[in-house]
Amino acid sequence: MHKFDQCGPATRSRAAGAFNRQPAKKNHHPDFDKLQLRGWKSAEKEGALPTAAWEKEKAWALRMGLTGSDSLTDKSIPTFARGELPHYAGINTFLKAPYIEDVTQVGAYDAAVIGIPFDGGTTYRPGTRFGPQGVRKISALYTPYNYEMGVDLREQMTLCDVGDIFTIPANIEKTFDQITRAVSHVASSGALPIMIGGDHSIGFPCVRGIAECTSKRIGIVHFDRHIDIQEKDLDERMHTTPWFHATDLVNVPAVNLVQIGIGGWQVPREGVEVARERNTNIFTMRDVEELGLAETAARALELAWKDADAVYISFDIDSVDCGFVPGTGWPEPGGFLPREALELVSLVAKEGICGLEVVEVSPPYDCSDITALLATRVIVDVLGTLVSHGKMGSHKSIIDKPVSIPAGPEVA
Ligand SMILES: [Mn+2]
Repeated sequence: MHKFDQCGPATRSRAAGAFNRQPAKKNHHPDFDKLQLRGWKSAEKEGALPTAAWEKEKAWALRMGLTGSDSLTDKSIPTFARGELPHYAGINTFLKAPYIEDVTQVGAYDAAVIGIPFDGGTTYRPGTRFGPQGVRKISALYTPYNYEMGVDLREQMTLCDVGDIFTIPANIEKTFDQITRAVSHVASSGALPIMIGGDHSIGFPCVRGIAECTSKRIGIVHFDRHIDIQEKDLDERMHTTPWFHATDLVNVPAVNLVQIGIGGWQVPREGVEVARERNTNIFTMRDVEELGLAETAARALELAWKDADAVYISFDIDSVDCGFVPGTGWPEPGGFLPREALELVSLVAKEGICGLEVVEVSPPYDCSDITALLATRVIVDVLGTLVSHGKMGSHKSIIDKPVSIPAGPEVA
């Protein structure tokens, strides 16, 4: 109970001074119970996390990188940097996850990061072909542990980086085929596909890749300032068109497409017409403000999951206010604060997902890697949410038509 309540209402009314009022006792921490704070609960939760994978990584680092110099007192430090430490060193995969050269082995992991370096669908500022490398580079800042969630990705799941898809810069349709093939391979393996774009044109072939592996119905939650659902732009399927083509797929109905954050002066009327005809679900920033984050997420989940068996998350980094994400192709003021976006994407991911894409990070326009850092954060927050809600691996049950892609012949 708060101290004021014990003193009676007079102490905080305008008439308070008229009474022979007892001065409130000034405690430094009035009724303060730190055990009730999330901050303290998180500290307690950390104590229950295992450390086995970290111990294993340190032993592996000494085996791979040789024991360190005699003058070092910390005997876990190798001569050659291996694994997570130090953060400024090493060959950057996403979150220093193991690089899987042999993609036939991807199914050994719970989730796989796939880079999609392609900006041929961009209609203004290019540069997202450098998105995967930009995100990987700044992801080196992060440990696999999150204090508030009380999760340690290294201990509680397995993550790999399969590197990049071989895109074809001058041909968007061939690139789409390559992307669908790659994503269907990863999804069929049982690993959760996590795509780093690339411009938003990749949304269609990514969803097609997952949809191909299942007879089940897929919903999409799409975070963006842009509606991205017109049929063509500049006479081609561009980054303004992914949801027209994705919702043409038989098991990806438009009524399960939920678009959050749409608004401003960059929404083409051609796209709005399609959204209206196909009956998609659109939340503007004002809707989000009025409903609040929890209610927005609850409604989005209800719509995306209605008669669906899985949900895919498409996160366009430009859904965040352009003040926070200078490194993107079509910046727009008035979007999410980073804290809102992270909270909302986690609330949506807690029911489980069949894939995640984070698109439109353009490192050549970025400042201090902040756009790439936010993209990294969206990915690790979604992974952390899946782990903490026991949903990592939940997507596997929908894969009932796995594809098989032939490898080249044996090399002597
Ligand atoms: Mn956008």
